[in-house]
Amino acid sequence: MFQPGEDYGSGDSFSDNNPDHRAGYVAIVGKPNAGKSTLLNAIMRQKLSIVTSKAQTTRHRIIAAHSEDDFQCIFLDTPGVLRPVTRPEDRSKLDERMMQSVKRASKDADAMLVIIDASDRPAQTLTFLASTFEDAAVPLAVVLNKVDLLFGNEVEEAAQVFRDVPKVEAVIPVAAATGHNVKAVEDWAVSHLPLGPALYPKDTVSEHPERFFVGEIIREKIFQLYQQEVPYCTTVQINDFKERDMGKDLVSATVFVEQDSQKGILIGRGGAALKQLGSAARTDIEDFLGRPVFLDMTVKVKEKWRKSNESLNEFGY
Ligand SMILES: Nc1nc2c(ncn2[C@@H]2O[C@H](COP(=O)(O)OP(=O)(O)OP(=O)(O)O)[C@@H](O)[C@H]2O)c(=O)[nH]1
Ligand SMILES: [Mg+2]
Repeated sequence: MFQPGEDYGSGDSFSDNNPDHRAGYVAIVGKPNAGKSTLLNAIMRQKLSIVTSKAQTTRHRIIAAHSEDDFQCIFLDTPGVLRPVTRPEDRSKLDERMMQSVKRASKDADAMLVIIDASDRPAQTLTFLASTFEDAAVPLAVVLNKVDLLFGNEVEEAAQVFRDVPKVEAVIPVAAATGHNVKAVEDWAVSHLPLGPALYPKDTVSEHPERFFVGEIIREKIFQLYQQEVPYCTTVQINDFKERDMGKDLVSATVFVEQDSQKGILIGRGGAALKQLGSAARTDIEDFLGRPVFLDMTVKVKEKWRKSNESLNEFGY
């Protein structure tokens, strides 16, 4: 993992002298739960973006650089596109910020991948994403995901719906969860990058620091272990992240919820639920970091944090 710092601009790892080198940004957008983060992880061949069966798992724009000798493709995974609302009060400030991050990613990108859940009704999905297609100002491919759930000529029928959309350059059927045809997506993306030197050192995987991913892993476990509104009212702050030469690394995290009742659910009877959460999170954090950690977690209430600009800033949204 790479944190921006003194390594920036340090010479040959940028492969400046290859005139055929390509580098740029590719935004991954689509409805919630379409499989955007699963696709990113499949391309990166490592788990960077959290994945759950619940919609609206991803809340930030996740940056991941996929580099080979002759290209650097920087993917931007984004939160799911939400249905437009007529009254702004129908959307939380957190939702607004998530939608801003989708817009920013689309604006910054050299090409765009629109991920569609092939098992979702194609005509309705097309209507839902109408403005995503209309507003696209860069080359765009539709990635028809979850084709493993379709039968017979259903894939071809769904593909045809999107092939007819103006601005759609290609429709690529994939199953991101199994890796099926993911290479075709990668090839399309790389072929649409502008010529130019790498934008990050070639060994950089992401701009986010390790502690960001650690917070995301805890959030993923909360999405997996708790039901209904609880995951959506939760955010995670990493207070301390210390590498220690002697003994395990220390990760100290606070889980914020909006109400006392949610705090009770997170902790559970006699602390059992929090213990289960801690143990599931620690296992994945250790896998991610490749070293043992001591995870210290506390739960606090921050009323209406999703509606407060100040709290959203504090929590990094
Ligand atoms: N059957 C099947 N399921 C998949 C496939 N790709 C993703 N999924 C599942 O779809 C669900 C959503 O995946 P995510 O990658 O979290 O989707 P997302 O688009 O990032 O969702 P948000 O971040 O909530 O917008 C998870 O349960 C995945 O395991 C696939 O190719 N086939
Ligand atoms: Mg996601």
